[in-house]
Amino acid sequence: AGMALCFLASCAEPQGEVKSYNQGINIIPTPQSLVQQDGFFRLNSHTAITAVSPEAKTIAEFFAAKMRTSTGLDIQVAEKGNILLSLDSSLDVPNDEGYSLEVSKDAVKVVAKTTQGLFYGMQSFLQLLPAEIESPSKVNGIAWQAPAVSIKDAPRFGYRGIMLDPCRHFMPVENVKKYIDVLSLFKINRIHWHLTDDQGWRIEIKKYPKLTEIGSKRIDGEGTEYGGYYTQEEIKDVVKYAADHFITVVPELELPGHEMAAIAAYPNLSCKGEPGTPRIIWGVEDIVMCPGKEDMFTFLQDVIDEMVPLFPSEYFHIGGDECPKTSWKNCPLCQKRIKAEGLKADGKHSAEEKLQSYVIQRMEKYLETKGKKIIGWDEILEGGLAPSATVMSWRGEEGGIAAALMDHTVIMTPGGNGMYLDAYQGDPKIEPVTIGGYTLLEKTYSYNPIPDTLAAMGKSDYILGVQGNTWSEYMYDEAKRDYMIFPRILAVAEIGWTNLDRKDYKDFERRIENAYVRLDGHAINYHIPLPEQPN
Ligand code: TNX
Repeated sequence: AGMALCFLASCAEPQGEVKSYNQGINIIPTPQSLVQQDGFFRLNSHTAITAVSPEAKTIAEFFAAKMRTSTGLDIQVAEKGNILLSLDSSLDVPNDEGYSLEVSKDAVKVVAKTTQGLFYGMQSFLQLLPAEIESPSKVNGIAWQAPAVSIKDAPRFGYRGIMLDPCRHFMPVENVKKYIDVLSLFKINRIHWHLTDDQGWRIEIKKYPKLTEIGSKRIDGEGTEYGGYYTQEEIKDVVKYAADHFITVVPELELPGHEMAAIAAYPNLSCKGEPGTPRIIWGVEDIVMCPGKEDMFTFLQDVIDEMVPLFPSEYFHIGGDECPKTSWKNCPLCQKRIKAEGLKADGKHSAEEKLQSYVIQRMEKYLETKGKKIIGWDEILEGGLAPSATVMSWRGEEGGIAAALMDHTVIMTPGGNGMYLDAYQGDPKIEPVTIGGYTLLEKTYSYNPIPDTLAAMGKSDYILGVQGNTWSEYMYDEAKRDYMIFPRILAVAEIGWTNLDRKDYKDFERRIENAYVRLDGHAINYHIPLPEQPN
């Protein structure tokens, strides 16, 4: 009674039931500060989003469309709405990704320094609404309400990433986009795209067509051809789609090892120039590129010339991991290069390790001329670190610590500390096969990317952030990939965003129940951790 005369959002009563997973505050990653107030903001047919700052228009449209889809309410962008998005460069948050979110009975106000901050503020608002807000079609019987809160939030780290490996098993563009949709809900802001490896070359390079004609295909165990690659147009499309979700795509051109697919296409790239095929089993290939040949550098530079315009990222990943040095030891041209460049073995490193470092430093210089900074796996420390390189620490934290002590920036992704999402996430006897390792959700969640030693020495700022790696040897398809990535990537998201004193695993376990329903909205085949698992 009286409802027909009531035009205020606050007048509307909840129209449906509140499910158990929609009770409490469920935001992942947990905001840095949150105070809950009495009452709820309710969505109804009068709800509208206003871009107070004109730059907020796209964000407003994005979220209006999303809310229309699942609620069925006609939520539009309008001049006098009750969800207000505004930019304020003087907002008191520690960095550009921060935001403030005020939800009251009558209005929602998001303020940020950047549109990225507004995007995150709105993602937090959506996570205050029932999880069904992520549904791809209209859901009936839901009380579309968000608790009144006051949030001030900003990430702990600027780099919050996932590495995707489409080389071992190809990942279609639509799958990458699905991950962009979902990862951006949880404020992940980097995708490290591992585009080349022994088992497959996945990016079209116009100057070297055989890279995809030959290098993108291999014969699988059943004797059938397996392959796939991205055209440059597809890459551009993905990079743009990611940018629209405030995710930067960092490309990786792996070198000088893990490059059998390229060598199969252009055998002259290896020391002996022997014919071969992209590698058909997992593990590390002994045949690697030949830095004794100037042709190798020409090739890599040509590839970089075509890759750089596709990726606006300030960083370019040059790989550098697991490059066996035997072929260089036996290669006259490599030995000649070692002599000519005065690369002598010392107590710590062999001449061949110095040669690898020479390769990385040349690539660093070349990429510098293109305005790019390099990232490399922690092996790039061996034989001397390139002057401005960022180290991606994967074989534990030691590489990262060593680099930070030399005043180099670092991204932490140590396998042993739970950042390898290709590891078993439960009892290997009942879990589907993976490459190995054992990483329960709680282990991933518990990781702190700033080692105590660095904190004690005042070097914490060299840690740019954290990344979960999803090597895809045993991620045959989208379903298996989903299963391995989720929910552990949500733990990585919280590590990357939330300050230590705000983290709480028990509460994360509660919030994740709500997140599962959001993941359902995106048809993610997530793993559900069992209550009891062996250690
Ligand atoms: C090591 S991590 C690799 C990858 C494999 C992975 C399997 C790294 C830099 N190199 O080539 O896929 O182990 O976990």
